[in-house]
Amino acid sequence: MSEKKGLMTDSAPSSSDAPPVRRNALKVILLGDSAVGKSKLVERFLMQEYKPVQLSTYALTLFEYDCTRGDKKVMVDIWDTAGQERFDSMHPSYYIEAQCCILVFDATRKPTYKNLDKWYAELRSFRESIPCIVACNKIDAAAEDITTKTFAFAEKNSLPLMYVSAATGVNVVSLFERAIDEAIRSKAEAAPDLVQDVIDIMRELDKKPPTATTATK
Ligand SMILES: Nc1nc2c(ncn2[C@@H]2O[C@H](COP(=O)(O)OP(=O)(O)OP(=O)(O)O)[C@@H](O)[C@H]2O)c(=O)[nH]1
Ligand SMILES: [Mg+2]
Repeated sequence: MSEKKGLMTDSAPSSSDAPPVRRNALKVILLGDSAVGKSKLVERFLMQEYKPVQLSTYALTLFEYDCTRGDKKVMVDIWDTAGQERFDSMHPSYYIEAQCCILVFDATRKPTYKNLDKWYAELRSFRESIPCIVACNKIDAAAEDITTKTFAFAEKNSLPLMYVSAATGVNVVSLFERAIDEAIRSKAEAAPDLVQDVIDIMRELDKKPPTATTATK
């Protein structure tokens, strides 16, 4: 289904250095603590590979991924960045125009699960209603069969939860394919809203009495 995969830009997450957004491309972002496996998941999805050693992502990386849905070409930009230890919070440009979020925690480190609340709150402060998928990563390394556990965070926020492993590759393609489908849906739903917003603004302007532009004698 995919046509093109590749790393596009690698730059620091400041507004001036932010990678260019491809017009009409879907934007999928990854969020979560440092070392939960965000970069490894993208690597597994795009390159079908996994090398155990990884330096922490110190900068923002944007991957371009093109695929098809039916007879339509779909461009997807997948955004990956470093975790909370590096930056207190993400630069707003990370969230702008995002249509889906993959929220990752590490099945072997409880604090990364606890921090989902913080990441989710930040996501919602910028993107009120975009779809968000929770990914429980590193299930290969979890002490027990973690896939039999339910997680209150996902239930509380009515979010889908997927058990994945960047190391073995289990469920990784399904995770990203689902995120892309959700992003397509989210973008389609957002478009009519935008048109409606413009119509509402124009109606409001029509209602307002005209302001005097000529001086009276
Ligand atoms: N066992 C196991 N280890 C994993 C898995 N995914 C990632 N790792 C390891 O976890 C470490 C961190 O992975 P990264 O992908 O760099 O994590 P990150 O979330 O991108 O981290 P930052 O860039 O610092 O935000 C690496 O040593 C990976 O090899 C997995 O599914 N299973
Ligand atoms: Mg990383």
